[in-house]
Amino acid sequence: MDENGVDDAGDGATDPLADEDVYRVLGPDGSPLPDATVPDLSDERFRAIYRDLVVTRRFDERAVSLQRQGRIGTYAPCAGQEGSAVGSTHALADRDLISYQYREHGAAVVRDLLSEYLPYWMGHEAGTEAIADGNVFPLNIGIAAHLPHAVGAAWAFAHRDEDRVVACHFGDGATSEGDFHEAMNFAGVFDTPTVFCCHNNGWAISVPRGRQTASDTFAGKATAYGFDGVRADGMDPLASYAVTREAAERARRGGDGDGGDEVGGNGTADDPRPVLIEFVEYRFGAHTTADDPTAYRDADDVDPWRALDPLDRMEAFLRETDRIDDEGVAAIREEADDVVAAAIDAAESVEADPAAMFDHAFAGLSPETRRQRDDLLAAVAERGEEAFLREE
Ligand SMILES: Cc1ncc(C[n+]2csc(CCOP(=O)(O)OP(=O)(O)O)c2C)c(N)n1
Ligand SMILES: [Mg+2]
Repeated sequence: MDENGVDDAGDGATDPLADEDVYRVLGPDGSPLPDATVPDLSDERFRAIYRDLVVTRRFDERAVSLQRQGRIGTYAPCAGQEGSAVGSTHALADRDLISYQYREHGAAVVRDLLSEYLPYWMGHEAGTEAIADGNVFPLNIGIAAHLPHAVGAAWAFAHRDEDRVVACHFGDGATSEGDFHEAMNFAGVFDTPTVFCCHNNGWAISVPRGRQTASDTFAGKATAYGFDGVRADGMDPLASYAVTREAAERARRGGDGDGGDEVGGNGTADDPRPVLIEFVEYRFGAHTTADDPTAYRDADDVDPWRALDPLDRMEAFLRETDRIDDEGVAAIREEADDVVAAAIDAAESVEADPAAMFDHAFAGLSPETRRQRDDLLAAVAERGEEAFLREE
């Protein structure tokens, strides 16, 4: 507590397993918990989830390294948080739309969009354009600003009678923005098929969870908007899968012939209903490559969460249930190296077009921005592109 009576602790100061209302399938060592229901998936699907976790981790390591070499811009590492992004995306249909903040890289991995996605982090707008074809909205840096858009897209699906839901990802910090509350309220009133995925990693840069909200849980905020909120272990890929699967079914119920497909039926048993999932998790690394977490949290805080590493738990589960052996693990790691290396090669071969920065901000350029673009292009033509490149 500080002098104002505010709980100043991040969740990192607490025992990650203390909360009993957090849904888990796997224990810390990867064994299914005694009362847990393991999702009924094929062996291939279990292995695909593990493969996508490994690819996401490898992508993360390489992206941080590329940033250190000056080959990409600022990057938001996701190590520790792969379980929720990968598990939840496996629970969706390919036609379902994903709208995310900036840290849920696992969603792009599951949708097989890494080569298209990485150019964004290198400053190419083409990267965000390409992932739209895989039903992924461009990532969003303006905190919570994508939530009303995600709800609008879900509402449009309902009106068009399209059997699609929107999974909308954001952080614990995003829940303090007005956009979060407006989006949640609208979704509750109009029954939009939206799965709100709140990634509670205990921190919004250096602001701990205790300073973000006085609510007991983030999931509990759904009560105010008239729909369900559920807490799940975001470092347990199978729990993340199971809760998202159930939430997506709830969100799409009106469109699947069960009746109740009236838009805005608002809460009768057969109507589609939004759901808020709070994924309880932790980021092992820095907020972004521009951040130094030792300035606001103890290195020791991370240790209890590292013990819940989603990759280790998933691998242990697969080994214990004879779904993978040493050879299988080695093959997946090798594949991950190759997939990520190929994505980097593809991204680095994208040609930069200086005029592209003017392309997507307006439907048509204003006279002033047209003048700026023309001036830039004239200067490039006169002095050559080399004159505009930073000296390495
Ligand atoms: C509207 C707005 N305000 C402030 C910022 C600066 N900012 C960037 S990330 C961030 C923290 C967000 O925390 P959270 O939603 O918990 O996501 P996390 O980074 O933990 O994944 C802030 C405040 C921003 N990008 N947008
Ligand atoms: Mg956060």
